[in-house]
Amino acid sequence: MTISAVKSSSIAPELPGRLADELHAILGEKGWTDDPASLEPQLRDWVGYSQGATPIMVMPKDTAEVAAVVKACVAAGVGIVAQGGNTGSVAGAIPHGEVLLSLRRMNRIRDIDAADYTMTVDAGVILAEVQMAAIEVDRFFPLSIGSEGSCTIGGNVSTNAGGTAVLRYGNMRDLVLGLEIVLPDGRIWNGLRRLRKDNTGYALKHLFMGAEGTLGVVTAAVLRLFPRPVEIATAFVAIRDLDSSIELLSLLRAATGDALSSLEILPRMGIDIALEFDPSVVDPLANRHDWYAIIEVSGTKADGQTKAALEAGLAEAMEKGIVRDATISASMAQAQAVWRIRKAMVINQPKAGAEVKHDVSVPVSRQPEFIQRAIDAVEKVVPGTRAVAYGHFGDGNVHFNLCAPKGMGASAFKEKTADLHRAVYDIAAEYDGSFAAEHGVGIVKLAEMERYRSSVEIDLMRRFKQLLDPDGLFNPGKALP
Ligand code: 2HG
Ligand code: ZN
Repeated sequence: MTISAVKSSSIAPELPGRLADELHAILGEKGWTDDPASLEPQLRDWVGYSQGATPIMVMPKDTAEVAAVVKACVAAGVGIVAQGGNTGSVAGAIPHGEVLLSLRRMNRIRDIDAADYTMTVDAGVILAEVQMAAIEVDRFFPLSIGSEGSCTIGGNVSTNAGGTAVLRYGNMRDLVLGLEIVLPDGRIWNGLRRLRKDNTGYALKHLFMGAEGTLGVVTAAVLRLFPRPVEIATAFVAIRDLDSSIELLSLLRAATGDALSSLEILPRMGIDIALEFDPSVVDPLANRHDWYAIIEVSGTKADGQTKAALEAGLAEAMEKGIVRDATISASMAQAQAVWRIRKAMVINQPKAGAEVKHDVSVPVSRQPEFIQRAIDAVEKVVPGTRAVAYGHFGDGNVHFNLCAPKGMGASAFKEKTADLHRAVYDIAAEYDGSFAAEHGVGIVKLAEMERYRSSVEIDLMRRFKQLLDPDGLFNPGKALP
């Protein structure tokens, strides 16, 4: 985030003309609020990047109401920002004077078809509810992210959410078969097809996924389900060094019949943060090591083979010296304790010192090299900067998060944000990497869009935006510079 990207607009503007009356009539009593106390939590980004403002939050109950709201706002020339669980990391769903369109009342599971391996849901359904609904019909929805208890499917679609199981199942783009969209002209596009094969021209759904609400409002989605894993083996291992993580990835993919669903890397400093700030966290291994991995393998048969394959893979890795020490969880509780370490590291990092975040991706095999070069580069910008580099190594996605040097004040460190970003993203660019692997652009990374995406790409994106939203009223000032 560059300092200039932080928006602050706490004075709520007024709705023009009769728009307030029109919205009240469309939505009824339960469908809107302008109570400052109810609005306040929706106007703050949890990372702290943005304090927004809105004259009204509308909460339509169905797609027809969303379309009516859109038509009224567009006719009045008023912008719209759609919001789900407000769990984003780049201030992408915070309004700055626009109408805030909350999808949270649209929380119906419309249909589950176990034979088709599909589920059709409203955009406001919470991810954890989708996961549970799938389990109830002996199926599995694999998207798994830290905020799954409060983020919504519409937000997952609009940000193309990733998380810890992308290695096996892909990003949200890979998990969506069809979409329903309210377009900026108020028309409803019903693309809720549940087909695995459909080569009928342009794949329109992909335009709206990852568009961060700039091209229309996602109101429903058809999700892909999978066979339910019944045997899940989780391991916490100390690896020899960062290079060995890449060898470990190949070795385990082969040893488990490609049943690896997660390979997450954590640095020692991350473990120390988790231990210091969360008393429920326990270090699973006796000795200290520089780098660790959390590994998860899953299978659809409860015959012990999944665990056996992981054990055999880890034994081979130890023999080769790739893995120094390892523990395989003996119970679900132990597996949860392992994942708690990772969660506690992420949540508590700001307590260890002012934080500057990077959500980078590079080709999988280049991650160790990227991390080493990025550590050297940030050391030159702010000597003593502590890197907490971790992430979804199976996907090439590094969260290269930085902590202020011990003794350095938060504002002095934050002043260097732009220089730190430049140092890290320039290196990622050398690997043809991305400055926004899974968290999106929002308002936080607009400068990086300009710098790292080609003029051809930006031009094409602007043309799509102009075509669909000619008045620029959908999530203005986000995602696209
Ligand atoms: C994760 O992998 C999330 O836990 C959050 O993407 C990462 O806050 C972060 O930097
Ligand atoms: Zn992540």
